Amino acid sequence: MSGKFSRRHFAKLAGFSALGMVQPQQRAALAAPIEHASRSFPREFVWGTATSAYQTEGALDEDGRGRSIWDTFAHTPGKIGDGSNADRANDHYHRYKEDVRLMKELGVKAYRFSIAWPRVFPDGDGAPNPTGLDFYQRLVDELLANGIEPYATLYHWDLPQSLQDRVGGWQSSDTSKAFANYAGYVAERLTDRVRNIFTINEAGRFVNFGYGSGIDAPGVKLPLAELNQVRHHVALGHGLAVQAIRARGRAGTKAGPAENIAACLPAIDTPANVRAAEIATRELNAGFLNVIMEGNYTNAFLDYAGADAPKFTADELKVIASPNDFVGLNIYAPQHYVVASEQAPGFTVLPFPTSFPHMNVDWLRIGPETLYWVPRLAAKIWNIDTIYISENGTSAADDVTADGSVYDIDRIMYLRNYLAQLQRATSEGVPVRGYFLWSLMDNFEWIYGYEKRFGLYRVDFQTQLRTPKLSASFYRNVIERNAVGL
Ligand code: PNW
Repeated sequence: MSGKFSRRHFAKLAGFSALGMVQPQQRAALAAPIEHASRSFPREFVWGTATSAYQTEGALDEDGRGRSIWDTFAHTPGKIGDGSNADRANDHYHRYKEDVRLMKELGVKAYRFSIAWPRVFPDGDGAPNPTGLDFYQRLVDELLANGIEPYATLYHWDLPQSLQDRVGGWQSSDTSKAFANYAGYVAERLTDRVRNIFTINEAGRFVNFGYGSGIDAPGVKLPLAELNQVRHHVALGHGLAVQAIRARGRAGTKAGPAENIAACLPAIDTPANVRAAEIATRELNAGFLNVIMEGNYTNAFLDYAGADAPKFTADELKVIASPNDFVGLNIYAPQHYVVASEQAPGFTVLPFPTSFPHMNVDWLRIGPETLYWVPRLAAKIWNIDTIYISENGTSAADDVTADGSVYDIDRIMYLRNYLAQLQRATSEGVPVRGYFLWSLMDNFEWIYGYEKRFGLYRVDFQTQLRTPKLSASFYRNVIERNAVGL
């Protein structure tokens, strides 16, 4: 098909002019949808996109930024698949205005970005670096000037290297305390304009992969007891940060985690299997999300861990369970299909057949109903009234055709089906208030480097040129109609 489509043809398909602007006639056409209440999302639904600091900013040594564990890790030979690092990444630090324009073209109402802790506290604790925080002041101002609501994440894995060196990072509760101090400092300075703060992104991933298997930064491999202690310190850091935001931020600031919940689904929809998925969701999230929501490690978790269980005090559990205003769930793929079991604790996890379909990264299995079941079960189990899908999206090959376009109909397939299931959830009253598509643009995909692309905009990392993929047009259409499907 390459060569068949001219740039203009693509622009028409994609709903963008050659300059990347929406044509007025097209807007009018899109604005007159066939009304299908059954396909619509709630009126105030927050449509957003997401990125993170280390994956996009670059500007490594600028304005007093300290080093993070990911700087060190990416510069260690053999750790990143394509041998790259994020020293420059998307150069978002300098191009943020252009990137806000990209969001505006999509019509998103919100942007989830992360703040680099080592920009604000170069050593993690000690003296702050106000110049580093200024970048986020500028970013927030630019977003608000464009009618885009900022949602800030405080920790998206870029731990100050100094804390790792001095106290072993999250192996010490000193890091939990330093994190809370950083959270309070940011809250004092940004919450006049930033009303929503995610504390920690994907504890589930960075604890297991950073301190367990050593695949991610800081590349440490701890035995189970110490790994559980790391997880406990992260939960404590979350709770302390929520308290610091309440104490030092503007009244009414909303805070919560952004967790890659272990996604448990019924293999077949029967009441008994749904109940089993509920039990599984609690137990398989016992080490982080469940303790945050309930203030206790489950008996099954403690029994199973035995001597490897984390050491904790009742006071710490109270801090960990500080009430959240919302829960952010990062949901990409089904993780555990379960059926009911007679035996305690009441569920059996089925093995994945080797033929189970996935996108072009092996962990990203395709299970659109994950976006239905997981928020539904979470809301019920923990009595949550505000859920954000803080991340969802997919990597794709994103082959560029001869005319320079990316017809990423595989990403569109993924998004269409996942969003249809999310709509099913909201239409049944599951309290999902917003959705942040990962990602606005291709960026540094951790251990995969630049080989895996998740963006709605293609980024040429040589020239820093951003080009909308066909999926950008798809998402713009969803947002404009507040619906998926005709
Ligand atoms: C998340 N898994 O990472 C992160 O929050 C993002 O920074 C990242 O770019 C995005 O998802 C896409 O990968 C994950 O193996 C990494 O299941 C791996 C997994 C899940 C999430």
